[in-house]
Amino acid sequence: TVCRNNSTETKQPEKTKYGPLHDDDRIFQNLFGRHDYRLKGAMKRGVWYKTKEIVDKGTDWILKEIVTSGLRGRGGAGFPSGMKWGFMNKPSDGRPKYLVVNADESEPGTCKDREIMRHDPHTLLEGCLVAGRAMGARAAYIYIRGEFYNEASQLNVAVKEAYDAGLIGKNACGTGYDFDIYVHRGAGAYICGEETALIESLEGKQGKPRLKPPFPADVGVFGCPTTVANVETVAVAPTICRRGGEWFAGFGRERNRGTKLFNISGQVNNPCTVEEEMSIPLRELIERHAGGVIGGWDNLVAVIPGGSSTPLIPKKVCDDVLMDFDDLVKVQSALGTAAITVMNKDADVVRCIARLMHFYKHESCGQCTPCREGTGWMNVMTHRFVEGNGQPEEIDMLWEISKQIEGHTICALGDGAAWPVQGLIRHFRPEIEARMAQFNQKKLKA
Ligand code: L3W
Ligand code: SF4
Repeated sequence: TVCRNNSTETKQPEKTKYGPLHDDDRIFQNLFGRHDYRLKGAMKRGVWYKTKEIVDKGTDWILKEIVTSGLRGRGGAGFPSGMKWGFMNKPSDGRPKYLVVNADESEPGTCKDREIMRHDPHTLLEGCLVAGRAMGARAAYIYIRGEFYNEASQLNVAVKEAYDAGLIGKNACGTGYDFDIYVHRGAGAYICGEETALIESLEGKQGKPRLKPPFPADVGVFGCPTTVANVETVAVAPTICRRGGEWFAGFGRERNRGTKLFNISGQVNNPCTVEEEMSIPLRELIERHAGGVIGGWDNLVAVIPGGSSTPLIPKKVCDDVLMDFDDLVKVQSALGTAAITVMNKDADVVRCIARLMHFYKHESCGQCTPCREGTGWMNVMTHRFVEGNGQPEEIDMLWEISKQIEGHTICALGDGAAWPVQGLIRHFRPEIEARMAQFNQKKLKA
């Protein structure tokens, strides 16, 4: 059974109101090998059911349900959604308001939003209308990662179906509310997943992050009030409104509410994307849904718990950590995008992190010196460490470089590059030192 816990203080398993997550509790009913993504199939699953009633209830009611649900942003930051959407609820001096859906999913290991757009696009479109209504938005732009060609095509089919059925557009769902949805394809840059870079890109400029404040809620796309929200966050809104915020809040534990999509990849027997209860123990998630670690739990070495920007955690931490915002922070990592990468004894942990450093160096937009130069240095040093080429004091130097990046940049990409290195040094320093000793011994002999 799922280990449940309603307290942030203890780890005593405690049953919640709803018991194990059954199929009926899942919001994304079409993710598991079914492919009827078209409108008819979606409606059979309850998508677009009573949407008019929800939209008619208006901004305050929808916001109240979202606040009650405890929903926190599913794109990595975990900001309370009710509060964030509420920032739009102020005079805009005649400027239209916009919802921008961040579908630029590029975080290594992460493919949950792709699954939604591939198999459940109408759930997202309905979410756009409901979230858009909560913000008083005139339209939604779905900014989708350029490489997601098929998903963009499926989304466009779904958008056309929704227009043809009168669900969006003028008088959406017969509510008198006008709401358009546009799908915009990116051009393959990870940084465009950062909300202000995304906005720049949507405006036709280079995707380079802006300084905040002003936050997008004040000055967003085309200078108008904007909320940028993750695909999953938007897509769960209609179900929360239909079933009630209390229903969603019945899953997980305090400050960590609801159901959540998890990606599980790496050295597991059955890599998968699954919707489970927030706060499920990591071990249980892997063993129940991904067929366990290849070679068994004792063969585990480390896990990256929330996408590549979150520091890896070693096996002894994985044994009883819960998959939620608070428990992962306690172990010096983060829930991030909830994309789990499993490494067993066949993996080379140092090489994995070095590979990630190449990614961050390549994807840095180059605006800030600590990120531009620091990612380059971290890439070079970690690649040398893979071979053992270096002196033990260089490990401290690498740590220092990561600390010079962290918190000193315009956007979170710098932090996201620094944290994996810190995780590696924190937990695998002896491994790096052993490689150095071996390398230096060989050099002496030669
Ligand atoms: C108005 C205020 N709005 C905050 C809004 C803000 C944003 C949201 C959260 O980082 C993380 C990053 C990655 N008035 C406000 C306000 N807001 N105060 O609230 O803000 P923030 O700055 O905490 O987060 P962020 O910049 O959105 C995202 C991590 O996620 N991550 C990244 C994953 C990558 C993807 C992808 O591939 N697409 O998701 C994974 O861990 O490192 O820490 O909307 O405007 N006073
Ligand atoms: Fe660009 Fe990196 Fe600075 Fe972000 S932190 S703005 S990616 S240079």
